[in-house]
Amino acid sequence: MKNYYLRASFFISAAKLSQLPHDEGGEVAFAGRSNAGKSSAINVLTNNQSLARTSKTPGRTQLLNYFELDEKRRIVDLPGYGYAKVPRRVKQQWGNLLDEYLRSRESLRGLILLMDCRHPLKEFDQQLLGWCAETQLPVHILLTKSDKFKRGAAQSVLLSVRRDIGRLFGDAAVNTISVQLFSALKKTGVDGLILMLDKWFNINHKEEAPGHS
Ligand SMILES: Nc1nc2c(ncn2[C@@H]2O[C@H](COP(=O)(O)OP(=O)(O)OP(=O)(O)O)[C@@H](O)[C@H]2O)c(=O)[nH]1
Ligand SMILES: [Mg+2]
Repeated sequence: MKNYYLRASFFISAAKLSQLPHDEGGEVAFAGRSNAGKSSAINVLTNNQSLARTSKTPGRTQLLNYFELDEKRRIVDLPGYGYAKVPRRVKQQWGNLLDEYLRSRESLRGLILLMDCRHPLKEFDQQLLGWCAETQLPVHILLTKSDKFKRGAAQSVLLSVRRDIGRLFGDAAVNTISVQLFSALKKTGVDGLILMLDKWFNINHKEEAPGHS
């Protein structure tokens, strides 16, 4: 499958909204609890193990890390939320930053929401999904670390998460929230991720044919 994201390069790290790149073109944000596997997923997507920093220490990514695809498209690794050992004051700052980012970012095309498939739909995940359903911001969920389960068990987590989303968010969610399994370790689920990103970024591979670039 053609992967437009191999070209991603590090662009900028922002600690506050005023440091973000110009709010034009399109961007897709990777969100999720700390340690869910956001940075790992970006590295697998871009086939670059040193692009986004991964860590065994949760809460490592405290900045909005931007990766540029071309002059009008970006992906962003958002700070993870929900890590217990972070002081309350710092947590609040992250929450506010995330909140403001989501509310104000005009160029945001959709959210890739990562959840460890062993701990899906935690409280803040649900809040975020509820907000996205209300505002009709498209969300594609990656149930990460699916290698931790046997195939059948992973499949049943997938089905139960889909069911829970229907139950929690109803009709508002049917067209805007999708879910799939993903493993950065086994590199499975990458095609599904690429398909969704291509759709949101409006990437048409035919345009890239030789002589048309
Ligand atoms: N088994 C397994 N481990 C994974 C997978 N993806 C990530 N991990 C591990 O989970 C830990 C956290 O991964 P990160 O990608 O750093 O998580 P993150 O969501 O970016 O975390 P923060 O930056 O703290 O928000 C690391 O030890 C990864 O090696 C996966 O698909 N399978
Ligand atoms: Mg990270």
